[in-house]
Amino acid sequence: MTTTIATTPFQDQRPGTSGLRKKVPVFQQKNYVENFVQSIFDCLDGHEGATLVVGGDGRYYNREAIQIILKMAAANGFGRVVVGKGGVLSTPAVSALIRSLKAYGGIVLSASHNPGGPHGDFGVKYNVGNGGPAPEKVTDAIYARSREITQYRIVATGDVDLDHIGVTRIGAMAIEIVDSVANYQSLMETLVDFDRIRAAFRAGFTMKFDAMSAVTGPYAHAILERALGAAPGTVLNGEPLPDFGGHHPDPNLVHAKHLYDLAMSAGAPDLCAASDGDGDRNLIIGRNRFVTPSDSLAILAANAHLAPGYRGGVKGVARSMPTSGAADRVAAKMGVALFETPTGWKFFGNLLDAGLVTICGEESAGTGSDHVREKDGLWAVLLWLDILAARRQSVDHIVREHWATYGRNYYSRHDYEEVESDGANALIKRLRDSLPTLKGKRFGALEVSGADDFAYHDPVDGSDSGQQGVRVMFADGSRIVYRLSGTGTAGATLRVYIERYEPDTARQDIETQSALSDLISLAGSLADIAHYTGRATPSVIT
Ligand code: VG1
Ligand code: CO
Repeated sequence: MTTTIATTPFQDQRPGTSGLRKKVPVFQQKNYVENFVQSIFDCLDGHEGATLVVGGDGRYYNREAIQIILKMAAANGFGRVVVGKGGVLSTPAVSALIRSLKAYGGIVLSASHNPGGPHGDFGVKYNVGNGGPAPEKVTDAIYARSREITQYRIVATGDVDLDHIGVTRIGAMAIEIVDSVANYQSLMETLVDFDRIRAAFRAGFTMKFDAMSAVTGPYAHAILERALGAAPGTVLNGEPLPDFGGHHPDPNLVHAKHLYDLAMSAGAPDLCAASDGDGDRNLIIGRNRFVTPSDSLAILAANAHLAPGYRGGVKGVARSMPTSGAADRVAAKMGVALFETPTGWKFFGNLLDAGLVTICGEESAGTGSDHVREKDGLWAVLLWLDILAARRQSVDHIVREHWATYGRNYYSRHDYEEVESDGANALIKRLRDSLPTLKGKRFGALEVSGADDFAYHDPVDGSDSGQQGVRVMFADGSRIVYRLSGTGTAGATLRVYIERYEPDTARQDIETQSALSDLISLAGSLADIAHYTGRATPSVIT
């Protein structure tokens, strides 16, 4: 029986870079999930009888949120909800399911790489019918609605069994519990050459894939070990845990340091890889060679044609603004367009839908293609595997050859996490105010050739997004970018992105932080980071 329940709005339900993310206790407040979900549904049109896909990364509160969503979807007229078994679906698997079922949309429950557990983070994100995160005009409308909502609709009924594959109902609405992996796996089989990768494993290729006790465990077991024949034990931490074993499921050099150490050790596997909480990020480290995400994007774009799914070539490449320019050089050489978008996958959707780009990526360990509308961690690993199998060369060889051909973009991101919001905002404001005076200034050998606050004009729908990050560009092609994170749940996180281009092959194997040292110290003084954040050093360097 559908009931309408009176509620009062929360003022803090503004979706960030990737959905609404808050601490679990915030989501546990009475009506908090209900208000946000009703705000989503209130912004939809023509969803009566339609299909919704729902799944999450299995973190703490996943099941509770799904029960609420199911009962509310029934009360709001959906005809069918498709849910991953146990409520678990990786973010790219949700995207794939929405697309293959031609569903109306989907809801992803995740706070990605942020820690989980009762005091960790939780998140809710709405995806539209193309399988990708709702664009800004939709998230803005949801936020506006959340600030004036007065009631929500829900069916008063018992909890739904999420753990058995099959169909149940709430009133007229069907609930289909599906295998979390099958649809995603069959999509992967169309993109990379499973036989070739299988042959490589048979011939002795070795790898470790760390699922970080997060969502990709079941996917990696099924695809890498069972379908592709990688040795049992290839997948580490393959069981999804509600608190990710107490770790940050963030596949970077800090939180996956053990994997880096393994890759640098004697007897390292040929490939070490990992993905994040919700399975959309990836980490790639070859024996003795860490691949920065920006380089990985460029290398995948340059080699994608080797894999069956991309045999026809790459139509165009897109990267987020702070991502290094390595992919630009590949696009230029291939004679295809390169698009520079604001941070966040939602900006790639239109370009992919319009057929303008095939491969997209971000410096934050996200790469993807037009097969879904999210970044896709395991896909990136599989494409790397297929390229390695096709080229029969090591990761290190492929990376060095890439640099020799295109030059190397030295790149690093420095994060100042959970600093005080007021200071962080003041830092950005002062930088913005100083923009007009920066051009032409010299700092040692570095001359500022331009400075702005990045603004994006979407070439497909004509929408504009301003204030997407302060860029300071130098005459030699180097760059410093400053922006505040839109995914954090406590205080503010300042991200500083530093890049320098090196065409000289003899100077392409310098340790990254040393190669960037002049720019790093300039980044600090230009923005007076220590003063505004109270921090002498970044908390995370990637
Ligand atoms: C971060 C990354 C961004 C990514 C976003 C979501 O956003 O910088 O590139 O798209 O996380 O990724 P921000 O606003 O904190 O810089 V995930 O894997 O957290 O869904
Ligand atoms: Co993620």
